[in-house]
Amino acid sequence: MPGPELPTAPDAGPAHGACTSCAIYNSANLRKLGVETGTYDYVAAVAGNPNTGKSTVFNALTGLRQHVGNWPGKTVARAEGGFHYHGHGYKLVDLPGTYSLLSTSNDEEIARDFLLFGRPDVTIAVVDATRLERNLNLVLQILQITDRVVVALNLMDESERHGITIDVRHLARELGVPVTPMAARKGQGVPELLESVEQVARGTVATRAHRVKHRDPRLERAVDVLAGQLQQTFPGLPSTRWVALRLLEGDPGTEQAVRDGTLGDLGRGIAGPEATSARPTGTAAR
Ligand SMILES: Nc1nc2c(ncn2[C@@H]2O[C@H](COP(=O)(O)OP(=O)(O)OP(=O)(O)O)[C@@H](O)[C@H]2O)c(=O)[nH]1
Ligand SMILES: [Mg+2]
Repeated sequence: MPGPELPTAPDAGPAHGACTSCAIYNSANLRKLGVETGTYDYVAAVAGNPNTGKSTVFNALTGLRQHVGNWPGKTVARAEGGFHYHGHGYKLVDLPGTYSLLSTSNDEEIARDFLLFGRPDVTIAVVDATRLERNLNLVLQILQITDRVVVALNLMDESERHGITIDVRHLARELGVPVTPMAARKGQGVPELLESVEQVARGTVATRAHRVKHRDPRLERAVDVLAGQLQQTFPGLPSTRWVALRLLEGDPGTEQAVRDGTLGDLGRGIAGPEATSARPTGTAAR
């Protein structure tokens, strides 16, 4: 690993909203996840279901400025690279393809931990426009963790070929984040994606992530109560409602993180040494 360079953003950035154009990424946690932020201004992640064109989008943005390694302690490949846009440097990390963030596999754990612990300034959620319904499942989970999201509606050429019409503006309104139609293999939509990435990273566009409401009011109440208790016990903990849901589901990794206190490190921006294995919550591997 190259020697540590001083990042231009603080280790634990200000809370989202305090300074809209400031980076929020957590370089200390990212380093533990094996990602050096160097002199980049912002950190961006590429997430999405398998085979949706994530790497194609990643390549279109980074070109040759990339390298491939493994996630620490895992045999899962990781591509990271960088690009500059309007005078700012962006570190880009290609996350493993997943259908959910429920940590039932190495890939899901890596993606989830990166979003929760690394706190990227923007997450590009790549979706397959020909399989929108299935793909939105992951997008809704990402939106529960962060509202700094741009949806890259990829494979638009394929969806057009199949006669599928998508009301992109309506979708963006419903999701509460920008949606950019793309055909990444042909380079279509890349300039628009860059623009949206910049706007979300710098906070110049207001995002209001769609948060899934659960039909059963008893569940909503339980989530509210538990989220309040989590906030009290672990001040500054982000995504408390998401964590509360995981606890109600009986997710062993999250339970362990509460028991051993590593969950609190999220709020302080210093994930424990377990994070070096990209498994800060101690969940069993697949
Ligand atoms: N027609 C069409 N094909 C695309 C587009 N984007 C990517 N592809 C193709 O889709 C296939 C998968 O692309 P990848 O970029 O490898 O997808 P990925 O999401 O990184 O896949 P995994 O890493 O395996 O999850 C490749 O054959 C790409 O050339 C697009 O916009 N249109
Ligand atoms: Mg890929």
